[in-house]
Amino acid sequence: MSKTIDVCLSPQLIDLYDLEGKIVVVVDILRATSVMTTAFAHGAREIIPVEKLEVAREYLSKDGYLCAAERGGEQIEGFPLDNSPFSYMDGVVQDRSVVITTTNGTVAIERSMVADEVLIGSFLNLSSVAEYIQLQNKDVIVHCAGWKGKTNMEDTLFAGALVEKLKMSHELGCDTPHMALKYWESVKDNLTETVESSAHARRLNRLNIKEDIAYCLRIDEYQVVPKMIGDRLL
Ligand code: 3SL
Repeated sequence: MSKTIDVCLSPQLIDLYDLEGKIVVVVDILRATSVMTTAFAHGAREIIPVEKLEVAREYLSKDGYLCAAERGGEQIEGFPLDNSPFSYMDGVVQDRSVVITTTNGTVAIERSMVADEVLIGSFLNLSSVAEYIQLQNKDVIVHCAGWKGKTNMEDTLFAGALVEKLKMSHELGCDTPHMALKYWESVKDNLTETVESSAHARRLNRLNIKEDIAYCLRIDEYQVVPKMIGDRLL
């Protein structure tokens, strides 16, 4: 076993990791990467993730783009889409090019771009991501988007779940994959109750979006594995 899996708990720490030649799995369970997974499962042609709101705004006046913007959990005025997975169903994104900017998720994606491959991970496509990785002969880093530079429980739990799936094929790198795995093992039977006590779940509850949390914790709902090709996810 010569491949490794490591876990970066925040975009603020990503510069400590050498991403070259590796697969980076970006995760923002609540809700950016769950939304992106959902969008592809519901027929989106491509997603252009952008870190800066001003860059996303430029697409509003261009033909053929459906734009989403979120900051602090709330939809930004002037953008037709918010950051709820339910907004990406019922044909809304079918065959569309979607531009998304979010508080943390798109930051983590942009900071991962020197990697060999950048994948989008969520509980919704957990096994599919693991299966894809198992077919490659590459080291893996799970890049948790966290919240404004701080670590969060839901992304760390996803990291632990992915480590559990890959631990037979990948050596665990430094301490974080061990920590994430132990954490996942200790709460996976009570995932909903655990994540409902998270800071971000409380934030979303204040915005009345409790159903989004339950949805984002569904495991293996979809088989899509979104991957960055150039500046877009396909
Ligand atoms: O931080 C992000 O990228 C968002 O997913 C946050 S929220 O779930 O839309 O509040």
